[in-house]
Amino acid sequence: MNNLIDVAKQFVKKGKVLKITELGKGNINHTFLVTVDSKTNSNFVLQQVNTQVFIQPELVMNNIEAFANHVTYKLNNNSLLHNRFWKIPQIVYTSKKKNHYIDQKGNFWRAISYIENAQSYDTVENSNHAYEIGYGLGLFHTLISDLDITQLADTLPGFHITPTYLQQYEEAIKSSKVTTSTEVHYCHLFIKERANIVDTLEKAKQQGILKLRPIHGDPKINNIMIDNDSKKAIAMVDLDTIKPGLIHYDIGDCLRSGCNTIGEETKNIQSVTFDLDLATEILKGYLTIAKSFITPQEINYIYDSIRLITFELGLRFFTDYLNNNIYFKTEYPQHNLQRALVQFQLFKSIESQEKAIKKTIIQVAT
Ligand code: GN1
Ligand code: MG
Repeated sequence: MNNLIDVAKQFVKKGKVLKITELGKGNINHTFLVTVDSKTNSNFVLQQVNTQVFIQPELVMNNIEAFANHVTYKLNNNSLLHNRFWKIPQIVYTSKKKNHYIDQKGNFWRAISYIENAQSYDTVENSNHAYEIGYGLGLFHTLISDLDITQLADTLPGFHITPTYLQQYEEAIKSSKVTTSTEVHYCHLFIKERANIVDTLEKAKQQGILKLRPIHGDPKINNIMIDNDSKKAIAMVDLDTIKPGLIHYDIGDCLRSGCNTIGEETKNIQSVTFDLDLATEILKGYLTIAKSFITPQEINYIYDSIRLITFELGLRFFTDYLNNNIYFKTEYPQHNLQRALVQFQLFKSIESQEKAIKKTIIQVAT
């Protein structure tokens, strides 16, 4: 705790650090809320960046800076918001005016402004919430759609390139020491039977059908903040993975997380389903605003993206399980296996509703 207080103090210009509590349930970084006692400081989010995952954390901070400058300027200068509020998490600089602090052990810390009077949820509460999740992502994409991607570094090479995850899985099998169980066997078989879909999006990118745009990279439901009073989306947080990519990675991630009504951490595998009504609301919210930039060809790939990102996440969790849990934070040895089974069950539910999902996409888009 002493170390944490010392670190937090680096980001406080005046006043006292009153309290530090753990915040959120991120699978990668360690996140804390710092409460300060001062009229000139605001509470802020303190994070220790996982440098095993983000090996060049300085580049992550540069991307967040480029993003925040672009979007803050845009918000001040136009009427994109249609009578709603939208907040941009801002970097909190150290008293030495740096965007991060490296502690004595070499850990990388940074601070981001805290979005007050808002909350994030692990599962969707109701159809309005679903609509807002979609709208929030649509607004985010609109705000960054004209950010020059050459300004953004690739902070996580291979992120959401599904064929690369398949290669990593094949590598993991060779060196894995986990004991085989019915579940492990099931996952291997599941992956084998679906391996042919892994290049769906990458192929379309190579063929020029889909093009790179700036994306969020991790728009799962709990990264979209909802205002406590208006119940409207008010901000997108967790900006580490802003980089050039396909908007489909985001659309797929938003839908796979938002339409799984019991959440990705459930142990009740058999009850995992993809809720089509919620998907309809998310798509309505998203397309209401994304209509201004999304192309018909991009719309054609929405179904594929939902299916693929769900498969990809299951594959990533399972590979990490085979690798002895080196990437995602875990609370028990089988945690990543359990998470993989959830995504694979969700995948089956998506696949079984293929026609209905595709029909909904067309209906909402026209
Ligand atoms: C990780 O850190 P967190 O929980 O926001 C992961 C995402 C996964 C997500 C699954 C950089 O996100 O890609 O979709 O877990 N982030 C990274 O919960 O790998
Ligand atoms: Mg994240």
